[in-house]
Amino acid sequence: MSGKKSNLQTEVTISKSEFKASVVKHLHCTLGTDENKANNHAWWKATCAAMQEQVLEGLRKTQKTHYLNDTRAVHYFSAEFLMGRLLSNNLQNFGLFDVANDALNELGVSLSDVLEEEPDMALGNGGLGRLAACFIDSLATMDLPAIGYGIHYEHGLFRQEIQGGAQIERPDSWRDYGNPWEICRPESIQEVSLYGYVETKYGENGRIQKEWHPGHIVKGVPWDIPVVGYGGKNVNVLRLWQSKSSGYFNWDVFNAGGYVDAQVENVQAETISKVLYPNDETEAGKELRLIQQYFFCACSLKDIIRRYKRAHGDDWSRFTDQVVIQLNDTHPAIAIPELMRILVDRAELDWDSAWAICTKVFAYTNHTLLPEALEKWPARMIEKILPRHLEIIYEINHRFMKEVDKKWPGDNEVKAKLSIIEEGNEKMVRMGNLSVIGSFAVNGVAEIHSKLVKQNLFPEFDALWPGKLTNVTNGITPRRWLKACNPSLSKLIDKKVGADWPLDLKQLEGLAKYADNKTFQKQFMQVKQQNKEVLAAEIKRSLDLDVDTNAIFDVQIKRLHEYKRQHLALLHIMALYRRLLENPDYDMHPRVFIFGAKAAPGYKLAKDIIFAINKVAEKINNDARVNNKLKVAFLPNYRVSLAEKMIPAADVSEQISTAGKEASGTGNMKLALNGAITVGTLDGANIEIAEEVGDDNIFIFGLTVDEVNALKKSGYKPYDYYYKNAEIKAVLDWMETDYFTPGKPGALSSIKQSLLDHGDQYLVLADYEAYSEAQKRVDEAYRDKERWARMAIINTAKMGKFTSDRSIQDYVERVWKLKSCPVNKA
Ligand code: TH1
Repeated sequence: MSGKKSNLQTEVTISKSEFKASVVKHLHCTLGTDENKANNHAWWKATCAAMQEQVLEGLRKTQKTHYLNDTRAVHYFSAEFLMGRLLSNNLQNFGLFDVANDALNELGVSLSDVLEEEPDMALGNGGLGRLAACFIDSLATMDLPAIGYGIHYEHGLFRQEIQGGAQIERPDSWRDYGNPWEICRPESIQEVSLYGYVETKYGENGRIQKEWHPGHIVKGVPWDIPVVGYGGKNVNVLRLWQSKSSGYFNWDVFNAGGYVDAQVENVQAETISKVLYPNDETEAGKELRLIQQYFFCACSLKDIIRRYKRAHGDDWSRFTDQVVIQLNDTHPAIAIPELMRILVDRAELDWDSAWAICTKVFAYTNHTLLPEALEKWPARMIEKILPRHLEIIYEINHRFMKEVDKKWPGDNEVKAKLSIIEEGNEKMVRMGNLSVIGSFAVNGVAEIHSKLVKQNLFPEFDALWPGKLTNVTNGITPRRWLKACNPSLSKLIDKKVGADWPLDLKQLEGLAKYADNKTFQKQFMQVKQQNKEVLAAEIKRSLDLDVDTNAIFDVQIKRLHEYKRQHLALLHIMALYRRLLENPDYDMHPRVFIFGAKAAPGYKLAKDIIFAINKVAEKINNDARVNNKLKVAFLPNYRVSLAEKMIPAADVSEQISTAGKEASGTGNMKLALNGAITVGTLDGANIEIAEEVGDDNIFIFGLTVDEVNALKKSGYKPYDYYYKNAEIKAVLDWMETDYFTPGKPGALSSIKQSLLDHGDQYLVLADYEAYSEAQKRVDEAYRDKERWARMAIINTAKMGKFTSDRSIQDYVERVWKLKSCPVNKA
């Protein structure tokens, strides 16, 4: 069979010898070393530098094209961008992977070793940050004028170590030895004001004018990370702001007293961009976090306006034609009052004109319904840090309340619900309400989630502005999540459907007709087997644990959270262990349960669950009575680059959140794309995955959203399940012994307590039996090799919908109204 060539035309054609020469040149001239002295780290940097030459040329052409065409652009505001590693991605997207591989080979260096030198750029927590990274990949690939704006954290998400089974957090220092991709742009430094007070002045013709006298000014230094589109023609930018001291401190304000309290001095300019808050789906409520949010929004808005003014001067009339800003959750919502401030106080537009501009510029994506993740800031805190913004927020709210009163005259209950301000002991500013009110479009991230956003979170907003709330189902970039991370499967796919699927993922459908083809099944499963061997080697290296690659590789990778229910998987693992101990002939196909998860450092129960998984793993893995059938591997420091190794090797994908809690999930898409079969609840994008692959090719179990609600309403009693189901009782009681924690009985009992005494909020026990039964179906299906191969192939074949290119196309058509702008030759 001959491999079909891709239609992909790459801009860059550089030969192996040219690439080699470039790497050597950089080894000599950029790194000041030579071939004999260089270690892998130096080779990595030299290879990046060789690549960066191509990247920067693409960037220059792209920026020139956008400038000359004066294009409308989307500005993606996100507090998180989880980029991972860039070298292999950039090589892939330029079509230079094989060239680089051969060039380095001739230099006696292994590209795969060199790639391992790159620290992950982990400027995000999980799904939300990685989604932003996939989206900017798609935007660049689709020739769309776009820029990502975020924070240049000095320390990204912590590095996780496991000591004695427990998570220990270590600082992440991704740029300690220099980052070869980022470019500092001192010419675009911005200044941002904080603290101080507002002066009310009466201008000419009696117009009230407000002047903010800031107490502090910090500098924002932009660092640009080039984002290479597939094909290498279009290169966009991710612009990240680093805070620096401006040397400005307003002594007048300070001496006037009262405005600047002692804490202000504590917020040193440079701490603003020092560290990423490690909380996924929890609102931090901390002053520094609000300052971070404001800092990057204010810098980014100034940057956008500077660029606009260069082309249009002081004429604001075309601003909304040129600029659309997507708010990635409410983290950048403070940009709304900031733009109002600029327009009203600075540009001196009247309120209505300013508001008309604002509400044509912003669009907002909601990523969660979890109450603990919905951001609220104490009004007093905003007043202290951003006194003028609080006034503006009150004014926005005041005018909005009038609108509400027109629709629901005299209805104070609706008003209280829709108000940006939550009254109570402490007045709070609800950033979700502000975002909906200040945006022209609001979207959820999967069908069911968007439906729940309309029904449960913002029903009155939906009634007030029909059509404003919509859905854009998430997606993932197939360049990183199949082509780059699973080259063997990619090559096999190329042979069947051609090599254009990375740009048009629906073409994977073409694999479906081979789902029953014995030869193809063998080839497909052979690739899986090889990938499992690679992961087995990684497990050996990392945990010194031997695993059998004939076993089912059952993978659960995601942040640790009770709603994601890693402890449901744990209870089932303990139950299997118990069944095997009670009956050594218990009939099951060997299985390796593989976990990757970080817990927020302050989330006690999440850390307890990590500890419990590790303790149970230790016992099982060392128990010769069962460990030919059962193993558990918790791989430390889960991150993008580790995901790239785990996903291609997975047979089973665990997506077992309580229905209604996981907005979308994106790991579910990555795993299915690589031929893993989902064990999942009817939650988030699992539902849409099930629709695509069909009921025979997924293991759905458990309560639906409606059933969850009904059960909670009727009064859920977890003890009923404990007493009714002997296995649940045995396993939970086991946790209180010292069986898994010798000499320390009760070391795992907080989990039992949360499930029984604290009410099992996420219905783990209610779903246990259905889960255990679904796992029996998995076991049975896997033993039928042909059936399993067919299922796996169908999963890959039917993932076309979940390319982030489709998500971006949805945003383009329904929200952004953007046109692509291919980069001119020359
Ligand atoms: C995640 C959602 O939990 C997940 O279901 C979804 O696929 C992903 O976003 C992308 O849409 C979220 N991550 C965060 C992180 C923070 C706050 C809210 C959310 S929702 C800090």
